[in-house]
This record gives sequence, structure tokens and C-alpha cells, in this order.
Amino acid sequence: TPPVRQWGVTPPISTVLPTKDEISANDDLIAELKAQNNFELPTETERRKQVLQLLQRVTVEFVQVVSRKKGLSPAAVEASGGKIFTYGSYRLGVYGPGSDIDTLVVGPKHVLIDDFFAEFPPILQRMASEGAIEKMTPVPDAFVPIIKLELCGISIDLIFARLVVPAIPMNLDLKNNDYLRGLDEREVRSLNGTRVTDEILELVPQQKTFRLALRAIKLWAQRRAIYSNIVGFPGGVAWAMLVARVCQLYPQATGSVIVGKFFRIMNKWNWPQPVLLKQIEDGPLQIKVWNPKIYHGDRFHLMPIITPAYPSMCATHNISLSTKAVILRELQRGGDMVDKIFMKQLSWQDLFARHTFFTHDYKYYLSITASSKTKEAESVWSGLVESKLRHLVGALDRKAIVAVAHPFPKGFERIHLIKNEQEMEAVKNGSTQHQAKGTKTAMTDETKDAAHQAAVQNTLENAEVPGPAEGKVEGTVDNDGQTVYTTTYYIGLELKPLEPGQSRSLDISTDSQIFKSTCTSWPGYLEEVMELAVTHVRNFDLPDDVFQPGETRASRPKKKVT
Ligand code: 3AT
Ligand code: MN
Ligand code: MN
Repeated sequence: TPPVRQWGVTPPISTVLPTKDEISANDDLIAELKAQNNFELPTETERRKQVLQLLQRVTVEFVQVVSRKKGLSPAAVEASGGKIFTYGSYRLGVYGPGSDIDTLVVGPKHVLIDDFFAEFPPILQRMASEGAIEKMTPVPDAFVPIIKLELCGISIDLIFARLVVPAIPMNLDLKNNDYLRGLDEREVRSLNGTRVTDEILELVPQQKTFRLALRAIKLWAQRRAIYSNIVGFPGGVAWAMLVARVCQLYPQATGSVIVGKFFRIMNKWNWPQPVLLKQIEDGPLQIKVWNPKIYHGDRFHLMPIITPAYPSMCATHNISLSTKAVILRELQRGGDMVDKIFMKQLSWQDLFARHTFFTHDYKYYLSITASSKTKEAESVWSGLVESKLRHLVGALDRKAIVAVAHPFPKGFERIHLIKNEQEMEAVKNGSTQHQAKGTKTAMTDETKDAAHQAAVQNTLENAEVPGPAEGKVEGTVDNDGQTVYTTTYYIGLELKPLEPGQSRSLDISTDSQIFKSTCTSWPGYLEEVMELAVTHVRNFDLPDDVFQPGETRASRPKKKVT
């Protein structure tokens, strides 16, 4: 027999072929994912392909227009090329009906990011059919500069990178580290998404198995409320790398087996040993590569999951003691359930059951409410507050009385109409008693809008932040009152059992004061417009709109009769 290739940094754990039962469990898993609406229709996928073909044609035209403007010879203009790449869930092949297409436009050295923002949108407008572009929002000053658009009903995240070569032919790939030479950090970041996803796909033994298992794990993580890079859980790329590592260890296994092994392997992992898909590479740039031996900060990563493409980074920088504990608890549950699924005592549907964060898991919650007098201000302010939540979680982790501080990955966005100071005070503190008629609570989505991303990433720079419109600082006040926009985040608190002599009081005033000043020292903070409040909420006092239909809130404990 030929020598078996080693995938990853260690030999495989097992190379046995799947059994009949494992294959049958795999078929059941596919059926359940279909029932959960995880796959989109082939006609929709066809539409994605056409949209990408259009973007490719626009890219070539855009590169030619810019090349001509910069005075290149007609032959050079003709040869300059231009190519699109994808990354994110579309590239990995794990997208569903609501997914966007994350697209990277690559141009030759003389095409700059400023040219992209100036020329690409009008060319796209011209080349797309009438009415095909529903929305287009360029955000040039984001951490990763981006154009968000809605094209033929599909959301697209469009980013740009330049390579220091005269032309970009269609057969070019981005694997070669030398392509990073001469680029600045921002340009490297834009190329990174594609380079990382391409490498992940190359480092797994069977892409089809990897995709199925990753679909299952992503759905599970979303349902269990442990999917969100920003508040301290793994995000899409990190979950993908974990699944890829398990695929490497069981190169012949089928998807159902990978899912089961995933829970056990990752639960028993010797954290903080890093999860690597290959040995970390050195490269041609003066750019930091993850290395706890050199960088003190890297030693604090509790569950490091390292991206394979140079320059390797830790994708789970934000994980805290508490979120780690929650992740391990969920991995344990997942592992136990898959055992039972294989014994036919449970079904895959049970694995994907919705979390019980509000109904069951905690008695005590913190409610963190970011409020603003205008919608525009709230969009950036809530993003900023969300990006700082992990600091509050960290502070709670350090309190002797707190066992677990579990941040819920999504915020609740509400619109209120208030008539007086008293109502204002209540709303600022998270009350839902004054919601404007005809408005509904919405959930924040990590990927929602670009302004949000820009706000989060601009905090360290003194960048101009889109503030409220001129003359609207006071917001909308009419006869009925004033409109206030709030976004409330919840942190579930599990307290340690009382020791003799301890009293059950949780004083978070200092921590919330520090958290508030961290948020308000952001250069975009507008004192007259934005507010932030942290309050305690008991489980029986949680607002109605955090519950789904059919869920019941905990009841107020009866006073003991003595
Ligand atoms: P969906 O199917 O789109 O929900 P996804 O994994 O494609 O899942 P995103 O489109 O949100 O998720 O993200 C795709 C990649 O874009 C993941 C990451 O490499 C990059 N990315 C997303 N958000 C940010 C951010 N705020 N900063 C930097 N990179 C980001
Ligand atoms: Mn995406
Ligand atoms: Mn995206």
C-alpha cells in the first residue's frame, strides 16, 4: 500500500473507513440540515455564480479604466487583467440562504485602494442591469476598507487588494508569500481572508466531509449562542479551523463521525496548546506572527486557534475564562448527545436545540444598554459598546464571587418614545415599557452594517466618526415625545456557592464605572447624544422580547413562610 499522507502536524488518530451505521447517521445528518433550511436551492446558487461573473467583468473593466487614466500604453492596459476571489462561508462552501458573498478584488500595482473607492462603484452601476443594485455603502476608513452592497438580492462584501506586479492574469492564485512584499499591513489584511480560507481547504483530507461537518458545527454553535468573535467566542473562521483539525486527525471518517469526534477532541484538548493546521511559517515581512515565546500578549490566549496562512494570527484573541468555560460546557453536551444519537436514543435535531440562556441558565443577569438620540449615532455607539463588552466580562471573571460571566452574542435593538425625564431614565436603564408603537425589537447581527464595523475598528485612531446629522443633535422631538434608540446586551452570571461568612452581594459599581469610561473615552463619543448604563436584572424580570414564542420565563421565587 502507498504511504498515507500525513495531514497536519501529527499523524492521524485513526484511518479506518466508516461503518454502515456511521454512514447512515451521516445521511440522517444531511437530512436534518436540509430540514433546518441550511442549504439553499440550486437556482439561488446559480444566481450567486452569475453575480460573481458580473463582478469579474466589472473588475477587468475597472482595472483597464484606471490603467488608462494612469497613462499606461494601450498594450499594457489590455494586459493589466484583474481578478476576483472569494472568502468566508461562500468560499468554504458552507453558505446558506441568508449568507453574503465575501469577495476580494485584486488589481495590479498601479491600481490603488483610492481608485477602487472612486471608480469601482460607478462602473458597477453602469454594467449592472437596471435596478440590480439595491444598496451600496462604501466604508473606506474601516479596519478592512469595504464596499457593502446588495446585488440581485444577494449581499456582497467587497474588499480590494493590490499586488506589486504589472498585471493580474486569470490563473493567478494568492498562495505565494512573496506576493505580500511591498504591501502595507492594511493591504495584507485584505488579502488574508482569501489566503486563509484557501489554505484551510487545502489542508483537509476530504473537502466534502469537512463542509458537511462544518455546517453542522456552525449551526450548533449559533443555536447554542456561542458563535461570535467580538464578544469572546469563536467566529466563523475559528470554528472552520477546529473542524479542519479534526478532519486531519480522522482522514477517512464521514461527516457524522467528525462531528462526534469534534466535541470530544476539542473538549479534551490540552488548552492553551494551540490548534494548528500546519507548522507556523516565517515570511518576508516585518509583520508579527503568533508566537507566545516572543510576544508576551500571545501567552494570555486561553484557546489559541491559529490561522494557517502567513502571517499566522490567533483567531480567538477575545476568549475569556468565562467564555472558555461556556464553550467547554457546550462541547461536553454536544459529545454526550452525539453518543446518544449514534445509539439512536436522540436525533440530530436535539443537538441543534436552541440555547436556554434566558429561560434556564442563569438567575442573575447584567443588562448593558447603549442608547442614543438618533438612529445613526446608535448604530456606531452600540457597535463600540459591543466591541468593549469583553473587557467587562474580563473584569467580572476576576471577581471572587463570579463563577461564569456569559455574554449573549447578540444585542436587542429597541426604539422608544418617551414623554418625560422619568421615562428617559427608565429607557436608558433598559426598560422596555416605553417602546414606540409599531416598532419591534430587532437583534444585532455581527455582520450587519459597515458603519458598525468601521466604528469598532476606528476606536484606536482619531478617525472622523459619522455622528448625528447637523442640527439633529437633540433627536426627533414632536408632540408625542422624544424618540430614543437603545441596544441592550445581556451577560448571564453564575455565582460561586457561598462560603461561610460570605454575603451574597455582587458589587459591580467599580467595574461598570471602568467599563463606561472605556467606552466613553472613544473619540466618537458624543456626550449630549449617547448614554450607557449597566444594571442588574433577575431572571424573572427579563423583558418579554428576549423570549421566543413558546418559551417561559422563570417565575419569581415564593417567599418562604417561616
Ligand atoms: P455568513 O454565511 O456570511 O453568515 P461568514 O463566515 O462568511 O458567514 P462573514 O461574512 O461575516 O461570515 O465573514 C467572512 C469573513 O470576513 C470572516 C473574516 O475573515 C472576515 N471578517 C468578518 N468580519 C470582520 C471584521 N469585523 N473585521 C475583520 N474581518 C472580518
Ligand atoms: Mn460571509
Ligand atoms: Mn461578510
